[in-house]
Amino acid sequence: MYQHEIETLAIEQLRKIQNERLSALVYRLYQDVPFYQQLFDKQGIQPGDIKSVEDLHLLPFTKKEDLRLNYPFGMFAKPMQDIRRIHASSGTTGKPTVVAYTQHDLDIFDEVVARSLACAGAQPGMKLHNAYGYGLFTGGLGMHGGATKMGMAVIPVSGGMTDRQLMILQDFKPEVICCTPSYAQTLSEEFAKRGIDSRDLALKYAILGAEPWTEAIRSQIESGLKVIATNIYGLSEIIGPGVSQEDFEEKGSGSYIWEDHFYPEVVDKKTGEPLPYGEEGVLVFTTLTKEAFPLLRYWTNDICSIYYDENAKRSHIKMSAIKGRADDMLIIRGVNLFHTQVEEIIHEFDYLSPNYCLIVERRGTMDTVQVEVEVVKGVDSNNAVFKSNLIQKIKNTIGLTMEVSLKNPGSIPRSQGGKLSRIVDKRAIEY
Ligand code: DLL
Repeated sequence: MYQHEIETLAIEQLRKIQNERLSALVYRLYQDVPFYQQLFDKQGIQPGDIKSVEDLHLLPFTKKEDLRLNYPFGMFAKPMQDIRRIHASSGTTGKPTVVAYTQHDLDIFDEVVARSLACAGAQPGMKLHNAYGYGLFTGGLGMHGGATKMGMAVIPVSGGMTDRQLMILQDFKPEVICCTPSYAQTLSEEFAKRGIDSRDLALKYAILGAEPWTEAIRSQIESGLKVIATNIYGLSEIIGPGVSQEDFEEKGSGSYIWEDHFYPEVVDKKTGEPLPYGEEGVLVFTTLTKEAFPLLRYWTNDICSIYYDENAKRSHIKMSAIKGRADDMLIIRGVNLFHTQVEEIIHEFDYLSPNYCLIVERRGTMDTVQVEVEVVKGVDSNNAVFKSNLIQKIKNTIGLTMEVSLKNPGSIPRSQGGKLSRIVDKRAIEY
């Protein structure tokens, strides 16, 4: 463990730290950020009313729209002379979300990423092939800082230029790689295509995130690259990568949220009411330690559940894998659908590969979903039984009849390094 004491702290002690940090934060926000001062005044709340994390429900959520209205620097809680870095994440529409860090914030960023790397299996002295994009995106520089801090040799490859990535993986022999899961799929396939055996690489661990992924993709990447693949989660508004991380020996049981820095809640998507542990809803975060860009009850729009795992190595709360973003949820003929649900079903058929895409169209008054999915090498994509098996399974599990089109290997677009979208919603284009 990178910070054994804090990572295994008893819950009551964690709560005490969280409460102290939160109380101090609300006073600072009231004083330094006009948005929060107005929000408190409007609600008739004094900073002194928020004494513990249990009082958070008194406050409304901070949403992306609030950041947009205060674009670009209106939410900063520190003057520009204290800011050392600015990142931005581009949304689907309009201006990007702008976030800032003081030196203290960058130190915290390094700390939580270093913790995450160790949790994923990485050790000082190993080399990290960092294929997250460098630039305004927090992935590249975020992982870079944490890896440097924990004593790794960072290879700052950034995204794209797959040929060069393959060469570096073979020649520099990094033990750890971090990139999006869809790009890890691309790399694994390229090695196979070129007849390069992954056993000739030195890779041991892959740290994958920035987009939703499932066990289906984990199996493909682990067998393709001969690695242990774990999930890293984060968002620019809260810090970047390293808000939560899955342990390499506890795969599949969820990711630890570093709750001494980020306090999580899961709330009902419609009512905003906090939900009990284990129930699925929208993930909401309060940053407890950040200086330049602190947020109270930030509505991430990501859907998951949070819960304590009694059998885990660490005491911090865990979150399930993200099912999707609330705004990515498709509603098809009244049924709520995330693309990851289809991905899980595809995984059950060994003749299908997790390279797929969902095409949504409106025909007349009916919304239709077409699943395009590649068969694995050596399987006939015209096999009618294979096709109808998938249609049936989707119908029985999700309750929707979808059209299925089996494709030959390599025919569905691959990730070039950035975030990959698995949904083509033609309705959005037609309206
Ligand atoms: O994606 C930070 C990051 C970089 C995380 C590298 C992990 C690795 P943004 O560009 O602000 O920041 O996008 C944040 O990406 O709200 C989720 O919807 C999604 N996301 C991030 N990690 C995961 C994950 C970075 N492990 C948005 N699983 C978040 C599912 C993820 N979705």
